[in-house]
Amino acid sequence: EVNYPEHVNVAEELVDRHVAEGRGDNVAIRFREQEITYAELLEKVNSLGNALHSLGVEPGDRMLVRFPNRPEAIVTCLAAQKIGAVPQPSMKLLRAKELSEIIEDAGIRFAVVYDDLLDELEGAAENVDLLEEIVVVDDVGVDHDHQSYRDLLAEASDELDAYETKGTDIGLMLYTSGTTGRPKGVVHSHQAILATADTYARYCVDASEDDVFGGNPPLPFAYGYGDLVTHPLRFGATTSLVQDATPEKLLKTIEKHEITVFCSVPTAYNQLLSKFPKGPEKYDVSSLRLGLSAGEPLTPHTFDRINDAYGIDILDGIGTTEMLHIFISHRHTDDIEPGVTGFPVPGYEAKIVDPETRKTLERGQSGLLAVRGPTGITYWNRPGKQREVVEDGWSYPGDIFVQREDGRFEYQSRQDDLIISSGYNIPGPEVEMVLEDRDAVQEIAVVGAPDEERGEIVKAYVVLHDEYEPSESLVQEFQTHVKNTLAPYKYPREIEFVETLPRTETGKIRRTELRP
Ligand code: 3SK
Repeated sequence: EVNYPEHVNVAEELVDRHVAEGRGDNVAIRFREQEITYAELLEKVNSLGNALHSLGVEPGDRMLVRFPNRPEAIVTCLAAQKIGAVPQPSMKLLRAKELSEIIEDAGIRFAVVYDDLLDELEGAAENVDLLEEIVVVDDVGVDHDHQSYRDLLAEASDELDAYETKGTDIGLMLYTSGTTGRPKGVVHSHQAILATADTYARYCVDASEDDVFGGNPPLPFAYGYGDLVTHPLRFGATTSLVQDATPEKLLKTIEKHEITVFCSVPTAYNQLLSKFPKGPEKYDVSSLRLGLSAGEPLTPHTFDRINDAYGIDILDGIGTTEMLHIFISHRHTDDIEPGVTGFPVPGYEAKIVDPETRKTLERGQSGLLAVRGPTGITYWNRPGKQREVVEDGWSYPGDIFVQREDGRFEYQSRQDDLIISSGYNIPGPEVEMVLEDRDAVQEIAVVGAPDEERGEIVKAYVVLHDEYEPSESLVQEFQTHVKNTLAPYKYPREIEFVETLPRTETGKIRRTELRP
């Protein structure tokens, strides 16, 4: 169990505490050639906090933060939290229409933005009348007449006492990346932000001051926010940021910044393997001790290939934006079973219930996952949805799992992705995993397609490797392979070959776009 005092401010815990306890010279952030120590980070956070306060940002104000993975994004979130305001990091690909919906829904009056992302925000500002002030980080040289981040920082005092937030006050707001429907706002308290470090990072990753966390998840993705902001800073460790990551840039950065814990998503691990199938080639990645993965289930095939070529284990985990971070995972010390998500993260409980009655099911039965722990689901302005997903202190993230006899939780599918065909429940990802290791398959997504006779049938969308052509014999090979590996009713009755799969900015497949 993790306990916090009544008053706790996440920025103070992540920055001031290290300086006060003699870790001011530790490197907090590495970005390209730049190193920012905790003492320097504290000055920047204080200066920006003072500047934002003088612009009129008040405790409780939600503030849009719009950046690629750069140090200013971290400084801005911490500065907002330190003065009691609520950063709302936004995904960089959001367009003006989506941004204006978020600004309106969250009631946002202030924004801090990287100049190359200003355009869509200005478009949004034309649609809604709420935005009072935009602060711009100049880098690529976009013309504008807003406040300059650098001028504000240079002019403000670098002394600032943290606002006395309660641990339960809101410290972060995120919008779900939305594989379905309109994005929904979720909020997390100061103590919940710390709790992901004090549970997952402490016990599963075994994070320490010596670690350098790095990788490519965007900071506005809860997974990236945790593993590239909260977790390294909680331990006085270092975060390594890469703007606009490519496989090559990531390998270069692992070597240059001596990354020890590499976090990524299955799509990016697969891209790394397709660009560097035999390993890191000329790059020295011997600093790595562990890989982390989330966003989508990591298949045993990808786990094994990374393990062979890069010599690291990958901890797969399931988390959600709503729960803030990972709540089921193996620990690095466990006997990791690839393809199985693992155990509840220490500090969390999990159970499987009947989706209709919500009665607890026996081990071995597939059902809806319920979790309880130091983070939970709190929607912003969605009381109806809130009642659906939280009951008696248990949160229902919407995933179908089986808890095995040995206590491990095995992912089946999203509740919405369960294919129901002739009365059989078929998890699409289970079929994906079976077909993923076929030589011809580069990427695959399996969904339910409407069918008059069966209600739904299993349909696979397949992206082939360049050297393969779509053919009837491949269709038959795939169908036979599934029939020989799983219960035969799970085989894909329809297979469509496509050039690419639709994905969200965080790499999740947009299955709703694929359902006919
Ligand atoms: O999608 C996930 O798996 C995830 C993991 C950690 C934190 C947040 C998310 C959405």
